Amino acid sequence: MSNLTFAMIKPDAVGAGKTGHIIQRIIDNGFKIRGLRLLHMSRREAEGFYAVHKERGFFGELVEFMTSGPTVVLALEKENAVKAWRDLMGPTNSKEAPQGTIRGDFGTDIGCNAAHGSDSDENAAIEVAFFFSKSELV
Ligand code: FUP
Repeated sequence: MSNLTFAMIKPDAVGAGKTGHIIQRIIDNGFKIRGLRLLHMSRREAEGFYAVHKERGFFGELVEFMTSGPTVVLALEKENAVKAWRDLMGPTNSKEAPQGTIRGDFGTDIGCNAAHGSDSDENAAIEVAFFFSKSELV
């Protein structure tokens, strides 16, 4: 079990002015922020980041959405970080996510769902390295 996960505040939530609220929840829930950056993803970056979904019907929409505005990327540390962050985000579909979860409170549906989190320790390492160089992690 690793202590690091990768998190993203997606363009819907950044555009709605929720970045600060979400970062406060991250801190209040005991995560330590090891990396933090605001960026506007290029099409190539979005296609690379979500390459595992490239054969899925929603891939085009997903890339459109992820490149529609700025996102905030974070490297988060906590014991059992992958599960802890996914629990705090809630389920993928914001329509099914309970109140009190980030996707429930700040997202709209299965596409515009406010946040991303790695689904395994292996992917967390890959995703952190996708957006952060070693020198950008404290
Ligand atoms: P998650 O691990 O919860 O982010 O969910 P997935 O890896 O299954 O999906 C990644 C992203 O693809 C979701 F955040 C939103 C998008 N998606 C859709 O737009 N439609 C779908 O039916 C499934 C996923």
